Amino acid sequence: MGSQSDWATMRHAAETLEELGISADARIVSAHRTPDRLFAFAKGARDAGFKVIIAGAGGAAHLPGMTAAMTPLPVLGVPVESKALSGQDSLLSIVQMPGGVPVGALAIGKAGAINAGLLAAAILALNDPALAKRLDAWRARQTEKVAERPHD
Ligand code: RP5
Repeated sequence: MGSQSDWATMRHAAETLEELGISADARIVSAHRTPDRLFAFAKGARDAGFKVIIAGAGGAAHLPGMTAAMTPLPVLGVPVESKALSGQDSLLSIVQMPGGVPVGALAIGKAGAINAGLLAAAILALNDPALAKRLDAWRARQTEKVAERPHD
């Protein structure tokens, strides 16, 4: 994520990965405040053993796109809800990547963070049958929690 202030949102991605038994590493890597850290992380991510990167940022959210420019790994972008424009700036910054450097853009805020975790899990599950079963079970539990009728 681009800042400590993003953690309130991005912790939902981390929690989702933890629920699914996926090891993850949460880091603050700012594209504009720590560009050298971004360069080192993105360039070395594949060799370091990472499989999928979830990048959350707000405002002029160039972190996911810059990360994707420097790694062949799948990059999922979470637009963090900004104060000035409610995350619409973040969303448009992340989703409008020019053809050739893809970022999988999720919804703004908590829903996007949770879904980034689930989408990362689905990607990893393609080559991990045990994880695929855990993901199926997660989805089944979610379905079971939905009552047929509302209550007061
Ligand atoms: C972005 O600027 C971060 O991703 C964050 O969403 C936003 C504001 O950062 P702070 O000023 O709160 O550190 O780089």
